[in-house]
Amino acid sequence: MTSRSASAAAFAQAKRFIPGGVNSPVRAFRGVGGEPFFVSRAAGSRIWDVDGNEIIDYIGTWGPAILGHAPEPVVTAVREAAARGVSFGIPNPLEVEMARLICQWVPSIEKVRMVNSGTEATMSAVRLARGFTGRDKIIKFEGCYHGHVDSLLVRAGSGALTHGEPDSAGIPRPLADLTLCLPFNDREALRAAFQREGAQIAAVILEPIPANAGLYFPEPGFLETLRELCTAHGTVLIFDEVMTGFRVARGGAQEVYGITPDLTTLGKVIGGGLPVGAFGGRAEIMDRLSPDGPVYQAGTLSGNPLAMAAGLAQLHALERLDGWSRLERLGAALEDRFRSAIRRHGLEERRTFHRIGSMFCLFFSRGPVRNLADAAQSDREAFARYFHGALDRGVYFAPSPFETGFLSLAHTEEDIEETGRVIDAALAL
Ligand code: KE4
Repeated sequence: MTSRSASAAAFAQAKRFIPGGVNSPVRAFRGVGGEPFFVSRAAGSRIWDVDGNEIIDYIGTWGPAILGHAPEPVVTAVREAAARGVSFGIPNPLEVEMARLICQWVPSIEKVRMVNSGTEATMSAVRLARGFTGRDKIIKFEGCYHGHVDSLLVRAGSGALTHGEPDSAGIPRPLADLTLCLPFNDREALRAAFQREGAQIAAVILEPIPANAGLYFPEPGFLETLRELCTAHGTVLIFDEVMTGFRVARGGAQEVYGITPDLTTLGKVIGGGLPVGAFGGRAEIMDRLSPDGPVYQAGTLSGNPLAMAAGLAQLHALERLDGWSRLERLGAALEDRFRSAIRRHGLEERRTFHRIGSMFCLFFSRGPVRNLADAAQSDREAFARYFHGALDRGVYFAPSPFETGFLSLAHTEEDIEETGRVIDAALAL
């Protein structure tokens, strides 16, 4: 049995000073039971906890560590940037280099503004869409998570789902009532909502590939219908690519599906592990932002040189290494291990594996999984046994059935081999 006494002591201390002992709810293991471990260091595909246990990491700090942990290009860039000053609050060339790269890699983005988290990005994008259209209502989809924005914590995914409080306390009912929440992949519900109140809808925001209720995919025609309806009604279409941006393809999910949103939100990968978010899109909309336009949005540390240096180093390395091809190869190898273990244990009717590139998820239910209602069928107890079984054998998967796993360029074929053996053992529990 893996010893985690030092983590237990650290958690006891943490709970004295930090709500729930964590700075973000999903870290608390409430979705799987038990107590979280504390990490002491990480490098490549591995993390070491404070008890010295070495673990293969398939979370990668929830997406940012696409090169693996402590990648040399990022660490060097951060060290060199820090020596020149950690933050200025004054425009600096790195912000322009980052903005130019984002606009070049994501053609739908004509102008972009940096912020400090995915939440700030989606919050700002929704306010901008409301300011641009002069409308108040927005549409989101059940199970999609866009950060802890008041208007978007309505039947959200991720930690909000895991903790069974999709409609968070503290959100004024009149504000929540301005958010229409529809089932993902339900084109009829979408058409009916637009038919009923299309002229009042400022924006539709979605994860084009939902990954916060487990990982599932838009069905053929869904994104196309969404694009048509938004265009017809003058509604701003916002793709929340905080998770998929620069991961599922260089141009994100919008490149994979060939759909052009009006605004896109980004985060995670673009910060190389430092606090960064961004939102951008049509110049006609972005130019409504202060100081040119009437929609106010600001941030002390937005575009700070350390985060820009880290993000640029990561993105340039990703392109230099043609990371997306290698991530696809690694993902296919991992998928093969999952599927052969599912077959070996005769679980084809009770497990559903989804993957796109380096993002993957194992649902503990039969397929198809097309939306939150399907994902919610997951056998949580069986998932918890699998999660802890894997962790006790040195592999860290997401501590919730409503999250997605991530591979990095630091994962090796040997890691995948070792993980395959662990999956086989954990699925038998
Ligand atoms: P942050 O504010 O956590 O940087 O980003 C919010 C966000 C926005 N949009 C999408 C699609 C996201 O996945 C996220 C954050 N993802 C979660 C993982 N499911 C972050 C982990 C956490 O909450 O601790």
